Amino acid sequence: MSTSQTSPQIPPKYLREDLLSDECKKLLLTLPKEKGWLASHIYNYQGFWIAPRHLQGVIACQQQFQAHDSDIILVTTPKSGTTWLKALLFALVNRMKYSIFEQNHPLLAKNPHDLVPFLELKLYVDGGAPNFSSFTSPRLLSTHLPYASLPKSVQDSRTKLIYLCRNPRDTFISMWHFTNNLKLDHTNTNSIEEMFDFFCKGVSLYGPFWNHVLDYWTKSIEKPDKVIFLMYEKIKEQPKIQLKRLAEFLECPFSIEEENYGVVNEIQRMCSFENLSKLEVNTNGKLSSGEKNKAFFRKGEVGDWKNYFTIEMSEKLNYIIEQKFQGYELKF
Ligand code: PPS
Repeated sequence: MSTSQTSPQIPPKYLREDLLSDECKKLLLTLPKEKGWLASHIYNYQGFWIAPRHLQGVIACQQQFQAHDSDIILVTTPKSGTTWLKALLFALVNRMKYSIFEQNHPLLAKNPHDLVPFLELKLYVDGGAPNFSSFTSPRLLSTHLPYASLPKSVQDSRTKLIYLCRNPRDTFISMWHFTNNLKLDHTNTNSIEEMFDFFCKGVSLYGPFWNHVLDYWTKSIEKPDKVIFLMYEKIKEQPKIQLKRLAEFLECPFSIEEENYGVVNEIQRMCSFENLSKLEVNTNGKLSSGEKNKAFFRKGEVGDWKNYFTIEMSEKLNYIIEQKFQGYELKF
């Protein structure tokens, strides 16, 4: 007998809240929770806010990940330019293996998130131990974890940490758009007013934003060989200087010949928003967790917040920024 019934659509993995281990479900029952940006709730774990599926990945990587001294880990708060810096990092570190002028450079065929995977969002997200056998040294990895919650071996080893920070106003706008866009059929979208209040209270993905930034800022001053602190806006403003700074930190500075040959400029061009966002893989591809690659490329501009903030919102966030960053040399 034939049937014309269609099977119910299975949601993409990033929306599945049923794929959790019993251990994780039990832990969630004990944690403070708030309305989620994308998942129904976010939970406070070790002082920061996280979605349930990612918590499972955090616990697994905290328990199992063994850092190597040669590892390079990119750390960001969500929406601060991770995709961009993953591309720059990959191109920079692998420039002897993959010439940036090659027609078949991996960045032309793969999304940066597939080339520099997240520990807790990809490698350990299902709770199991990933296979690192296909990685070559140095392993390029990434995470959104706050410093104090990094796997212990990352803190104790000579692993290098690249921290990327972005103006909290643009980070907020980007996060609000991103999480609304990932909702199926754009239903139940969150209002900007509601999410702004959560952001200001520190209830944002891997937030409070200020704690995350200040911890890495402080570490970058205490341990300049281990942590470099980069800013999205500075890379936009002086891409060459910041890329060279990163290359020096990673102990792979550009030679004069490379500079004369245009390698630095070509890495910048290859990784630009204009170039990456137009590639076939980034317009039509998807991550294994189900997000469309194009969701990671929206505008890529500095100051888009000005198109959204009311005067009240500006004043409120200005005040919080002033309070939280008082006494630090960080200006937003
Ligand atoms: S995620 O989900 O945390 O990995 O997102 P993340 O990549 O950190 O943030 C996405 C924002 O970065 C912009 N973007 C870029 N800016 C400049 N250059 C390049 N190449 C680039 N690629 C992505 C992206 O558009 C998001 O910012 P908004 O303000 O939403 O446009």
